[in-house]
Amino acid sequence: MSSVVDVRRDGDIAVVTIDNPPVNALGHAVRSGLHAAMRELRDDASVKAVVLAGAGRTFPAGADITEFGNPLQPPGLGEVIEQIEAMPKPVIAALHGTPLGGGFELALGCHWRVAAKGTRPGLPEVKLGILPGAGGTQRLPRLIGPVEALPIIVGGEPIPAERALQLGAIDEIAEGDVIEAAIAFARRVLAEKRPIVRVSEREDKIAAARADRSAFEAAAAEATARTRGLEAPVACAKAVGFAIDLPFAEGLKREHALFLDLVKSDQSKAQRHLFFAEREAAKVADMPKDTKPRPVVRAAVIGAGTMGGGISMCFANAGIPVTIVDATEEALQRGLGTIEKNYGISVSRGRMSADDLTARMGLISGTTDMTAVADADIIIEAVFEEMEVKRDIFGRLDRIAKPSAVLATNTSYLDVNEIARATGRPGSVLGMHFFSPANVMKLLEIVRGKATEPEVLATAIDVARKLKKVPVVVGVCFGFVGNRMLRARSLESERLLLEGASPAQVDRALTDFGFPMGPFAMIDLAGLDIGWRIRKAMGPTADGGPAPIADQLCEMGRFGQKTGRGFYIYEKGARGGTPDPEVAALIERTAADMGIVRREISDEEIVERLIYPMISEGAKILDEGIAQRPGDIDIVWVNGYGFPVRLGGPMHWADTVGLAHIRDRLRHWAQFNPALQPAPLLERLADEGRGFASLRTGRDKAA
Ligand code: T1G
Repeated sequence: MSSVVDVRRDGDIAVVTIDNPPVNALGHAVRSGLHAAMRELRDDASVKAVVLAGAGRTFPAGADITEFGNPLQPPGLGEVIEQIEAMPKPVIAALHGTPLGGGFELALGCHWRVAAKGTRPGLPEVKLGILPGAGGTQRLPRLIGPVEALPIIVGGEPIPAERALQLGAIDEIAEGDVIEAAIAFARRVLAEKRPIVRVSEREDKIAAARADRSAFEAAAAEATARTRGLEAPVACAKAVGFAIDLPFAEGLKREHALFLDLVKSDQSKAQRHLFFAEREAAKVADMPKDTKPRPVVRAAVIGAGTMGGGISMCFANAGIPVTIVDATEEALQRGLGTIEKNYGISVSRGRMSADDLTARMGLISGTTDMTAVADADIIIEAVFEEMEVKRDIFGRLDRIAKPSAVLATNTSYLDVNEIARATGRPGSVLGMHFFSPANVMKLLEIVRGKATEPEVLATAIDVARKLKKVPVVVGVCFGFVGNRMLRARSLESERLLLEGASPAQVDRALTDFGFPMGPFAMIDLAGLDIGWRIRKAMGPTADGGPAPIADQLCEMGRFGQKTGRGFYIYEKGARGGTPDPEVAALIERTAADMGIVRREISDEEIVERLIYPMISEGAKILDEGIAQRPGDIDIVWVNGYGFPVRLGGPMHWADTVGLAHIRDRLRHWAQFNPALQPAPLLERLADEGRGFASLRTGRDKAA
């Protein structure tokens, strides 16, 4: 008998349990074990029905993604599912946890499905750049209807068990133990002599769509409206269409053909890379394996501004009570008022006390008395970016906070070690860099200080997970990983303007590349005055390249969206900015004053001069150990700055472009701007014919 598939008897019911930790992935050993067990049970006349279950935390959560890219070892999952569906005796799936992908497809091949409370089944293959390749696109539409199946397959989100029951995707939600419930279900089926229902033979739910495809077509158009250049969502919708138009066997063949195309595509390799990279990014290579996070029952945030409010909402949304502290009652009320406005908490107008808001929010309280944070397990400082202000706050926190408290700064580029030195407990200090809007953006850079203790680091990572963030552990340097590379991307942005490109052309080149917005629209959104202040304080290149255009715009009071004008003009109510001839004239005047002869610049040149420098900066970040892996950098940029998912992040994309090519192009541009000289690590890897992936310490070898 297989070591990963166990069979036991409960009278005349056989219970088959898949036991392949951590998520019962349907790897070769599981498929073989299932195939053998089902063959035996089919031929064993003493077995009247079969219950199929998963051990541990979940019913199988899918095929084994690490097997992709390697030759398939039979039996394939589709074959096992067809074998189960063809069983001449009832097979009931006992679902719990996250029966996803191939796991849910396995359940669809069973004749009935019983789920434990809280089970969240789904078909997330689209997020890996593929589609359900074991019959899911043909069986689910037959079970619940093609229009209802579309969002589940094209969107890839799991559905609550109650919704699955309502749709008919499962037959019962168990009150108690799901295996016991499935055995009882099997006994009822036998006692009532219910005929076996094979999903692949059902036509009732697709008959309507066969008669009139328009509802399906409208739903498919809606589901694939915003695919951001991804191929898999469109393929998923097409495959669901096969369930309407083709006999089951033909539809299965067409689904398999689409799956094979997608699984070898660069997009799927990129998305599978990101799946594993996200899981690696929170692992700290030198953290002792037995490091345990400290319990976090109460949180506190210092600063009731935009970031402080957003961070507080993260805790409130995670069910963790949080106290916001601000220096003045006026600032506090403004901050609490912003929270109520931004997050739709309606409170009575007029002077509303923090207690009133607490009563309504339940989890957020506000105060100007910093001693209120004495019982907080984690305190996050989110005041403005002045080192002395932060050091003063940490010095006071050091005297107030309890010994086990984690003290975190939300600084986006200042030296966390210097902030830590303002306390007598540098081991308790680290950075937790949220991205604005803090309650929306998934990325959380966890900035490990020189003295940060492993337990403190583990606690911050655990809190990040509780806040449903994507944590990436990074080291201390100016701008850490994301903002440091963003500065590198800015090195050439104004030079491109002076040499001949317009803000709109530069922005369009990057949105065509796949970013949600280009550099100038982004600066207008964030505010030109932020960079202007940094350049005035730290020198003209402190925030990237010299920015004579932005500096002049700031001197004209054009700070961007907040002043209605920046690189663009922002009309009231208009979506986005419109090009401003005044800015074009300013650019031409400045170029002339600098003796620059303007010329036609291609989009390809813009992409090279903006993206390649940030890849080179990424190589320096790896070389300095600021990021542990290239995948960590990819996770930062995909989750913090909108780098296109279909390209897998800057370092993964660089490997697909080829490091030798990037090295050569940077050498070319470095003739005009020495700052573009390729990083030593980039040079070395390119000379050795390697990619950044060869530095990978993670498990995703299949990409
Ligand atoms: N294959 C291989 N390893 C997997 C895996 C999988 N499907 N799912 C998770 N792991 C590993 C993961 O890398 C991590 O490893 C550990 O398990 C715990 O995962 C034919 C072809 C199930 C919701 O897309 O969404 O079926 O880091 O940290 O937060 O149509 O894992 O510990 O070494 O994420 O509790 C479709 C992917 C596959 C589900 C659990 N299925 N997994 O989350 O733990 S394609 C999926 C998840 C497919 C068929 C097609 C999550 C989870 P390590 P974790 P978690």
